[in-house]
Amino acid sequence: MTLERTFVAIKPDGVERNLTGEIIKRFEKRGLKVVGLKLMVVTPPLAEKHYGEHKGKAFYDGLVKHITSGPIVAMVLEGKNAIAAVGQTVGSTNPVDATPGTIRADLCADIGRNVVHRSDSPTSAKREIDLFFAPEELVSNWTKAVDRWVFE
Ligand code: 3AN
Repeated sequence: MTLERTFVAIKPDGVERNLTGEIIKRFEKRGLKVVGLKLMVVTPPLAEKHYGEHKGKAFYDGLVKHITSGPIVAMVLEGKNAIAAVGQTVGSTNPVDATPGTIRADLCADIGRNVVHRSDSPTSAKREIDLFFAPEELVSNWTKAVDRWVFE
């Protein structure tokens, strides 16, 4: 089975609103495996690297200001088709367009406070995992007993 890894960050609004457990629970219950997890503060240089593709857009300054405004919870999730599964569980960028049942539809209401970031492609997943985690911070070659009940 080919496993994918993807990056998720619970942004400062999610951490401040005590949604950390609720958000991790949704990924865990789906069967995705948490292989990296930490509470951290994003520095302005890291934020600028992370959001480089949005530089020049009207919302860029607010984005960098917000992600650096308090602690985030960064994580790496692993599973079959993890990037698509996480994207579906997170929901559309604008919470008012997100499908009920997704994190963004259920837990937030404004695009500038959409509680989580997630990688949107294999290329950005690799880039973002490398940006936020050192290799030794990730647990590799870990088979959970439940894995075979989640993925065929
Ligand atoms: P996603 O987080 O769904 O991958 P991106 O990467 O396109 O979305 O955008 C990064 C972040 O920028 C979003 N999570 C959102 O907070 C913010 N953002 C994106 N588009 C807008 C917009 N039109 N107005 C305000 N903020 C935006």
